[in-house]
Amino acid sequence: MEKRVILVTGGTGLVGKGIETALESCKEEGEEWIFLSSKDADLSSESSTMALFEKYKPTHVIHLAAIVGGLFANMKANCDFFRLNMKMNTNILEMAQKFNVKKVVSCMSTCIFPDKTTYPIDETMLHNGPPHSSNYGYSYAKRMIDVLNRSYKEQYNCDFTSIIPCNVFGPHDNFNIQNGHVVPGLINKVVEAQKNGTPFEIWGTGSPLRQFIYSIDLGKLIIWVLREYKEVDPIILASDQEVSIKDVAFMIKDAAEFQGEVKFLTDKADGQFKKTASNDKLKCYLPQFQFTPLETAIKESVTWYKENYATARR
Ligand code: NAP
Ligand code: GFB
Repeated sequence: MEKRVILVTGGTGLVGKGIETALESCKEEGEEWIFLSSKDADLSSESSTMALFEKYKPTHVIHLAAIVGGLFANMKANCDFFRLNMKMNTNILEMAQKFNVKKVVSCMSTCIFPDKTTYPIDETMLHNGPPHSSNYGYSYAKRMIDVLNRSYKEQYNCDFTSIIPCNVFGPHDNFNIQNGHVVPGLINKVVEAQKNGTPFEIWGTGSPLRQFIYSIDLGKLIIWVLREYKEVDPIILASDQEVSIKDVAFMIKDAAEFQGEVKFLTDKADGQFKKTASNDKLKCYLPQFQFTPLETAIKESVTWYKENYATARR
């Protein structure tokens, strides 16, 4: 196989680290993987992005870099989520076309689908209505990746595609309580409750439903998409299981062996009630793929956080 130079933008984050871990068991000859952080280039700047492509001359790009956050981060910054992610996405795809990159895999999310929809959601429903009001900035910026991919294929014959993961969690996550996602936020909170003998506080009613994918499972699937998936159309990468926020909070409580009081702060927003996505398309391609059981993945994530408490992102 010809030598491949694979640039992973946002490579130092949760999903990027998941790919790096997954790679340990499936490295291929002739592949050079380069995992980038914002220190390598500010991808919201066109000139920095061009300099990055001039430096590495990638043959393939996995584009993960983004302004990312949970429900509460999105609710207070829809403008920044839209404009900064739009800049990064347009810069990456423009340079990929200019530098003749053979394939780009960009990352969307199941939270960007229409808020008013039938279930389960599938890949064909992406543009069938406005997203949930809590994260419209992020959602529209992400949807434009699909519009750009199709237009670059039509006009420049570029092989740009995208993946649509459900909620992701795992080692190297952003455990910041205000801006992070629910699983890392609750892991942070249960460990603090354990240390201080205070209640374990779960925000909202706990009734919304979510699908979760372990970052290492997602890493394996992204490597497969890069190497084997040939469509421009997006593919949903979601686990089979849908659980309530309350269910996942109690899995985290059990994984941390927390015995103290649990409190639901119901004055906090619940966000989208559900965003049930179908993984039928993935199952057609990879019928044998095994997702890590949720409890196992949560236990590993809690253990990782406790063992890396001093350096974990918060
Ligand atoms: P993350 O842990 O916050 O990592 C974000 C990455 O993007 C970091 O490496 C960060 O670099 C980089 N980045 C941010 N701003 C940048 C800039 N201006 N220039 C260059 N790099 C920049 O996020 P993640 O959870 O891994 O998300 C990765 C991708 O998955 C994103 O596209 C996200 O939308 C998507 N996704 C995530 C979830 C989820 O639940 N986490 C679900 C669905 C989809 P620094 O470390 O230097 O800041
Ligand atoms: O992961 P999360 O913040 O984002 O989950 P979404 C929010 C849900 O978890 C809400 C509840 O129902 C919250 O009330 N929750 C309970 C908590 N405790 C906590 C906590 O300590 N922290 C957080 N963050 N939530 C996001 C989108 O939606 O999904 C983003 O807004 C992104 O754009 C992400 O795509 C994957 O799942 O609601």
